Amino acid sequence: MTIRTIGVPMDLGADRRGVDMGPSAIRYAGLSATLDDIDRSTIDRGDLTVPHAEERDPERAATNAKYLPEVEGICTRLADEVDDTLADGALPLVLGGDHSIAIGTLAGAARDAEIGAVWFDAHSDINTPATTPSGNVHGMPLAAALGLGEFADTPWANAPNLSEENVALVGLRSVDEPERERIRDSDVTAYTMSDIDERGVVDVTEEALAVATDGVDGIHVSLDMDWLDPSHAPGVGTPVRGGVTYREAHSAMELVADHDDALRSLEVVEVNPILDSHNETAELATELAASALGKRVL
Ligand code: Z70
Ligand code: MN
Ligand code: MN
Ligand code: MN
Repeated sequence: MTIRTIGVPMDLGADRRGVDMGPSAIRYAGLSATLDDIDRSTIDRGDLTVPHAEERDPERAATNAKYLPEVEGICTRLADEVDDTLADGALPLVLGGDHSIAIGTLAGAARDAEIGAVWFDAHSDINTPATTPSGNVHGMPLAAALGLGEFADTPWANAPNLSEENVALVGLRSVDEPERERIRDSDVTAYTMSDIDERGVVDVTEEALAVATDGVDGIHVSLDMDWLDPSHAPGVGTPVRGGVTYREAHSAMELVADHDDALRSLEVVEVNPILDSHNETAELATELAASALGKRVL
């Protein structure tokens, strides 16, 4: 199946600047050659145009959902791109950018199909404007997609055919108290790093994939690079110690590839080249995308 790459140089959803350079760094790391290598024909759609924070009214940053109107504009365009890509029979590979772009990816992926989602992340990204400690929208995309809290009133942000029962979070180690309650009160399935330590990444990822694929047309896989331990992925906005290793991450992505009949869309976010060391996080993002899309040694 053809893979269509869509870059979203978005950094309005996060405090640390630099994730807007993520799509360039991932391409520079050799994404298209790597994908050609696995017999996946790729088309690069280029980047969506995203306003720079410097050009925006700082007042927009002084709210409990910073730059939400800008996020709406970008995510609405991204949702259309993702929907068009799927309608053309291709697989969208969305390159971030901060994780707020998942609002658009999920809205597009769920427009004409029932989907599930697997969320590989240190964070649970299920805050709302009422519960956020930071005002950063990259801490809210799951709540937005599921229409939780105030997001019940923002239809542009909702993924119409995604239900909580088909959402699995994997690798959590930084969850705010209101997020903890929201996860408990919802039908979302969440696996922490303790689960991975106790059961192993293969067992946990298999179960997460079973949750996401149950009774749906396909799944979206969202990979936040801060899912990995900062020793392997230093170039992220919010490093959190205690993440998965290089090998565990590849292993999980290979399990995703084993479900290629279900995989409809893939997203890699939060690569921050300013904080990276010799582009290694972007290279790893490229490798992990290739693993998820079927790259094997033999
Ligand atoms: C915190 C918040 C966050 C990164 C998501 C952190 C959110 N829960 N950070 N992804 N890198 O501000 O909502
Ligand atoms: Mn920028
Ligand atoms: Mn995230
Ligand atoms: Mn994260």
